[in-house]
Parts: sequence; structure tokens; C-alpha cells
Amino acid sequence: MEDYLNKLAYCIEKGRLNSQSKIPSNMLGQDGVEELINQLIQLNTPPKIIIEKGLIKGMNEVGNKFRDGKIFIPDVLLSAKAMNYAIELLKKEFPSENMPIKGKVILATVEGDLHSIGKNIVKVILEGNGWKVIDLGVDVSSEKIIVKLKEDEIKAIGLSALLTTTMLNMKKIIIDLRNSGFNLPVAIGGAPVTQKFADEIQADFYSSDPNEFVNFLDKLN
Ligand code: B12
Repeated sequence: MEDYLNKLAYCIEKGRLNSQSKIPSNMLGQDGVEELINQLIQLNTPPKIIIEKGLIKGMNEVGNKFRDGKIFIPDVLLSAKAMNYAIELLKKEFPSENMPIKGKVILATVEGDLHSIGKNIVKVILEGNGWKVIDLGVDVSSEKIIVKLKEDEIKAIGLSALLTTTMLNMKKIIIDLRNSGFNLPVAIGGAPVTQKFADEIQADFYSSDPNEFVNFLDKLN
């Protein structure tokens, strides 16, 4: 299993979707994300392990190489594509169908920020645990969230940010929500976010682990 997870991390890093993929050229015909995920599922590997030890491990490697100037934006985009492909494949492993809905949660990446992968992972885990997710996408303003709150019954909001500049927009969203009379819980997350920051901006919850977010939401019911 360890071997498949390492190969999966490598395919995420290289953006290799499946055995038909043309990239990287030295891996022609070899397994890609799709085959490796199927093999891991057949070995009864829990989706949580596939996400943490395969997908996120690969993406962390991408992050390190990007930071060190060893790879560039086009490479990162290929990895991001492979990551979202993997998340789609894993969706069916979470028993969300026929499960009673516990409530609705808005998820959004904040204004100015285009990073979607972390939010998409949170979404799959929430849905797999019975929460219906209203995914507002990336680059989301407080106005857009408020429009949705007015038309639907929402139990909580989860905000994601990956840039030290855009995480400041989380504070703006919380202030705008409170000023508009919405006092529902707001959770925040994303690589640069910390508990200290969450306390500063009076967010109701922070965790780097989406499963902890599920525990928090379950306590609301
Ligand atoms: C992929 C990526 C991109 C892709 C995004 C593609 C996509 N569709 O998402 C692209 C190429 C578009 C991109 C663009 C940019 N990026 Co970028 N990117 C990354 C990279 C390599 C990986 C991010 C990622 O997906 N991580 C994996 C996910 C799973 O992790 P995560 O989001 O943290 O989510 C986990 C937890 O945090 C948590 N979580 C996340 N959200 C939430 C929400 C809640 C409520 C909860 C409870 C939990 C939770 O759950 C997740 C699962 O465990 C990081 C490097 C890194 N180390 O993070 C740089 C990084 C974030 N990017 C960076 C930069 C600078 C940029 C650009 C400015 C580059 C440029 N010069 O144009 C642009 C900005 C564009 C914009 N306006 O947003 C910097 C940020 C530096 C900083 N301190 O602000 C980083 C850190 C790279 C670096 N070392 O320099 N990027």
C-alpha cells in the first residue's frame, strides 16, 4: 500500500492523470492517478489515508519545489488538475447518497484568492459525512455569501484562503456578516491560517483538518 501511495504522490506532483497521459514523457504507459487510486481502493485503503499520504503529500512536494524555484506555475497547474481529478474519483468512496442531510454549509475561497484544492477536499469530506455543501467557488465576496444566506437555510460557513494577503479578507467577511445581522458560525482554514489568527478575527472555528470541522458541525445539531 505504501508503494502505491508514494506513486500516487509522485503522479500528483507530475500531473499524470492516467495510463493514457502523455506527461511526463518518461512514464508513458505507466499507471497514473486513476489507476493508483483504484488499486488503493481495492486494497481497502481508507480515503482519508489516500488524501493525506497520497494527494496532500504530492501537493506538498509541489509547494516546496515551487517555493524553491525548481518548478513554475504551468507545472503547478498540471498538479492542481491531477489533484481535482483525484478528488472527483474519491467522491464515490464517501457514502453520501441515501444519507440523511444534517444541514447546509456554505464553502468559499475568499475574495482575491483562486486556490480551490483545499476547499474541494473539505467539500468531499463534509458531503461524505452528511452535510450538504453550497460551494460558492473561489474569489468570493461577503456580498455573494450574504445573498445566499438570505435565500437558503444555512447552518455554518467555511472559508478558505491560501495567501497571506487574502486571508485578511476573512476578517472583512466576518465583520460584514455580523453587521448584516448574520450570527451563524464561521470556520476558517487554509495553509497560512492559524488558531491565533482565528482568535484575532473572532472566527468560531479553525482547523487544518477537515474531519475536525465535521466534528464541530456535528455538535451544532
Ligand atoms: C496549487 C497552488 C496554486 C495553483 C492553485 C490551483 C487551484 N485550482 O487551487 C495556482 C497555480 C493557480 C496558484 C496560483 C498562485 N499562487 Co499558489 N500555490 C499552490 C500550492 C503549490 C498548493 C496549494 C494547495 O492546493 N495545497 C494542498 C491543499 C490540500 O492544502 P490547503 O489548501 O492548505 O487545504 C488543507 C487545509 O489547509 C484545510 N483547509 C483548507 N481550507 C479550509 C477551510 C476550512 C473551513 C477548514 C476547516 C479547513 C480548510 O483542509 C485541506 C486538506 O487538509 C501552494 C504551496 C503550499 N505549500 O501550500 C502555493 C502557494 C499557496 N501559492 C502561492 C502564490 C504566491 C501564488 C500566486 C500569487 C503565484 C503567482 N505569482 O501568480 C498565485 C495567486 C493566485 C491567486 N490570486 O490566488 C504561495 C503563497 C505565499 C503566501 N505566503 O501568501 C504558496 C504558499 C507557494 C509559495 N511557497 O510561494 N497556486
